[in-house]
Amino acid sequence: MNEKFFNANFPKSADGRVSHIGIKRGEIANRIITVGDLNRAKLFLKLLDSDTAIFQRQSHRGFLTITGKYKGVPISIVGIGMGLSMMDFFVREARAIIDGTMIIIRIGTSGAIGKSNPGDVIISEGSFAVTRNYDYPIFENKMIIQDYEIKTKEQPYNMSKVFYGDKEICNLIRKQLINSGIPNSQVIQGLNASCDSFYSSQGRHDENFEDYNKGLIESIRTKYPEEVESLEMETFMLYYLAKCSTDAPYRSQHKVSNELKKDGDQKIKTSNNTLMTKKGFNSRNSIRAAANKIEK
Ligand code: R1P
Repeated sequence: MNEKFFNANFPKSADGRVSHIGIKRGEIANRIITVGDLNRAKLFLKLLDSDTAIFQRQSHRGFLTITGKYKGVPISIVGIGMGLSMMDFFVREARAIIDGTMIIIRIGTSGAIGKSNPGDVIISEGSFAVTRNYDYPIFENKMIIQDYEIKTKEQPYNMSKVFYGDKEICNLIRKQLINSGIPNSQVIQGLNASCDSFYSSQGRHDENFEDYNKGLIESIRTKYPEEVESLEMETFMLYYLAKCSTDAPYRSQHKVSNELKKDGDQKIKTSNNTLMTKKGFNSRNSIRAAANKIEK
């Protein structure tokens, strides 16, 4: 498929398809379950309402989007593969083609370094990034490395501060898990570390590379004592972008309306605090809201 994409800043095709996840407005719901493994996405497909048409599309970059309904509520399952950048592609491009609040829940596997046992369910209340410090001297002799660490205080891995998921949704997930029959003792809540490698920054030993990660797991536990439960590769980016999100569509709507005030344009305020001008709608959301209440 040699579809052409326009706008180097945020590439979209002529019919509004975003470049990497390969879908357009209307093909993805506001409620999203995201997974890494595409076969896991297909497992969720089987749970969707059978009386509703299901949209499915896999992009040329390996993102799989499945949209249907669950108990009558529109929902999407998006398989994104692995890593922080794949989560970044997914969240940003989905945000660009969805109106209103998005609720995203990631369901994936992870390494466990806390009190959980294999098979337990870990709910990541917060997540921090563990990334390789690419300035760290490789293969230098011990003296140089010691000198570097004393001078710069830098270590072979950087660990970010913690960004938190939506508390209400985390508690709701816990409640649902317990109600589904999973013993309370097997639902663990704690912090998650999202790492920029499955190997080096998760403390795995690889004889073919110098990774300086012998004490890494201990240093993770030292930084966040008693709280770190899981190691994986995506959750941090999801929580981080939720924190960075600017509500641009809503803000631009109000910005536009402020500009309109200067033009003396007649404003029509709708019940959802959304503005449209006598010339038409200044934002996609207003179409729905405009049906509710109009005052001059
Ligand atoms: C590594 O094996 C992969 O598994 C975990 C990690 O985050 C990484 O993506 O997630 P998934 O089970 O969602 O793939």
